[in-house]
Amino acid sequence: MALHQGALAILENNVGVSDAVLLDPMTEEAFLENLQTRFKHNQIYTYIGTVVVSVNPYQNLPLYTPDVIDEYRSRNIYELPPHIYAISDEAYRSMRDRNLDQCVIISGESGAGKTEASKVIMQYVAQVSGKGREIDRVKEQLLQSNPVLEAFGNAKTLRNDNSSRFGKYMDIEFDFKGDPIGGVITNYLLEKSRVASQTPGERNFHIFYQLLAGADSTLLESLKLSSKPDDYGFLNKSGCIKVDTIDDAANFNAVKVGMEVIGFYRDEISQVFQLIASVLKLGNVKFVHRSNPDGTDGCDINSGQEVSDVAQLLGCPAKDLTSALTQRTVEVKREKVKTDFSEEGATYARDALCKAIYSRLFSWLVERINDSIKVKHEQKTKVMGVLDIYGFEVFKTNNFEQFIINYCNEKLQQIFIELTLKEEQEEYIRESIEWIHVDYFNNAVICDLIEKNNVGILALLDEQCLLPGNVTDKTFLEKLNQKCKDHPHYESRALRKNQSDRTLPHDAFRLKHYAGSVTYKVDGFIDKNNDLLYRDLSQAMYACNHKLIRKLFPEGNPSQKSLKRPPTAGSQFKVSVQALMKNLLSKNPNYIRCVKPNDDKSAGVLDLDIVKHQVRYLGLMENIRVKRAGYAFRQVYAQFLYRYKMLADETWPSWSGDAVEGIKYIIANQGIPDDEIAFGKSKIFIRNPKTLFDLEGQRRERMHFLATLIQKVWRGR
Ligand code: AD9
Ligand code: MG
Repeated sequence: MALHQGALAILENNVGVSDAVLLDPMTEEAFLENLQTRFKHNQIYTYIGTVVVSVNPYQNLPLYTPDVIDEYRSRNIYELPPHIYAISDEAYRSMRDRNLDQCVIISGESGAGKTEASKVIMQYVAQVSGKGREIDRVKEQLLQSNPVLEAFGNAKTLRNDNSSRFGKYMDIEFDFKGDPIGGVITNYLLEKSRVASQTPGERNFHIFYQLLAGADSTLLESLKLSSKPDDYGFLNKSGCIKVDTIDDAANFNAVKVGMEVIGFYRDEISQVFQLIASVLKLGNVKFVHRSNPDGTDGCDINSGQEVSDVAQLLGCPAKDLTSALTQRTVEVKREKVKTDFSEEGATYARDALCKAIYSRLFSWLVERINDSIKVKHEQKTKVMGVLDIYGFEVFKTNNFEQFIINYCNEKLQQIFIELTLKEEQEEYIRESIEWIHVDYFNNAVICDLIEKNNVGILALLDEQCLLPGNVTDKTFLEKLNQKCKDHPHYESRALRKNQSDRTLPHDAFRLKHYAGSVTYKVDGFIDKNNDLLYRDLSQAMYACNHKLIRKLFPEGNPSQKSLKRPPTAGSQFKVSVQALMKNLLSKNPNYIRCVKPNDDKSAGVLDLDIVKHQVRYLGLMENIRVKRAGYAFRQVYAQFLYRYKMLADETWPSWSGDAVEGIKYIIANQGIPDDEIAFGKSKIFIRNPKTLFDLEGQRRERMHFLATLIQKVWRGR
């Protein structure tokens, strides 16, 4: 097949050193310079062994065409310039041929290119795996889940125009031939506070703008919406509606097509948009203060039209909705009485309801997609997982959401450290291979500070949330100060050492994360962690004559007696992250380390200081040092001998002696130099991948020779 000109140029244009392990001199400066040289020539990928370092080009490069995929297909990783396709191919083949479940862990800060990388992997797998009606349907559904989930789960932030506001782990499942037959998506805590308010310059979730820009007038009318985002309180306060890089109307169509391909019923799609419209309308409901005759505060709704529109969309009497928005039921001496909300109380309840509707709708979408893409028949599958979470982020003001996001990133860094720096070095020691330790910063200490049972920040937050009485964000901060004051990664203004630090406000604490210091305002921590919704609201939702909303608020069923407190948002997140880590550790990991080249989203600009900071905190130099001093490949003796014994000589189909002796015989026979190989207690170690590729090449030739020989013998019979 003739290669597209652009693709050809990329393949031929491999400048600099494509595997940083081979850099000479091996210094941070040389590494950065190499990244820069390659970046200038549109070589955005560089290896560290089999880890891919990817620098966001902020422009469309001709790197992702079907021709390029064909080039990378079934080639050894070092034959072509570094590419995500190459490690995708490695991972895919290793899963298919050696039955090893794989995962691809994509990390990097917000805007570094993780989500794009995850799509590149999926595109690769879709093209190289088998074809057929059923397989193509599955592939199409898996691919189409992206535009749908991005519409509902991504938003423009100050860091990234298409920032993931949820974490996503997707298992693609294959049959024994390596053809995709289904998948499972797991989502992690959506940043739902965005539904009701956004930082100046940021936007709400894409779907709101998409719907208004892309729906035809009939749909808008049926949803009782105007086409102007400015008409909606949840969209018009941040000063950002239109984004140059985003075509909301076109994306709306892509979402509709996506939902249809995935298999959403028409009726379900309408219901989803009814909920989106209801959230927008609820955001416009205003409350005015009313003084009750008994001296208490109450409020009335001054925009009756909005409430009656929502009531119609959701199928409930407007007066019931009004009542749930302005009053709540409390139990006094075993008797239920209604008390009025103040104006602020009602606004708070309204926002909580909108956030609950939206985030539950999002989780339902994921579930619904899973229902469509799940493997249909009971059978054994091989798995390739792709992890794309929200990247590490620091804003001027950071809240509970950033705390959660950054905690998740700490955990991913921990996996990387565990497997590429710690475990690898420990294996050399275990195997008694001569080894000079490479030092690195282990962020386990920060993970502990956040998640340790009973004493970590999450536990202290939960403790406050569960205390009866007057707990506030301030009492939570006091508790933190008392319990974490001696921790080297914790700072707060109240602590003696920081009292004069004006950059540290009184209502905040600061964590020294692996990727930098972040100051978190405690405002809202208790509330967001509690994540409670007044029962009147969930009951009002459950009482609606609307299939979907009823499904989203099962606890509103009055016959449901159990009023058990749901787990807090923080503890749920911790549990799900721990399960994720366990899952990742059970698979063969592949890494893509994404790097952001500048803070302005500019094409072709690589700011060395910004990149240096990331190279440092990602631990890339340490990664290179361990890789360079170490061995690229290792295998248990018996397995190695079994695979390569045919390379000894013609007379040796079996070996009854010691496996190591057999291997030594093969190595000598192949003329492999001594310093290429190390013999551990249970495994053989090979320094350069090329040596292994040569062995594989020899083995293939030998197999071919033997097969021809057998054929000849048969024919001669
Ligand atoms: V966040 O943590 O979700 O906020 P990501 O996911 O790391 O972040 P994303 O993949 O969304 O970043 O990339 C940000 C933007 O950079 C994209 O919208 C593209 O405009 C741009 N980008 C990233 N990778 C590539 C690429 N390989 N080619 C071209 C790219 N543009
Ligand atoms: Mg993303």
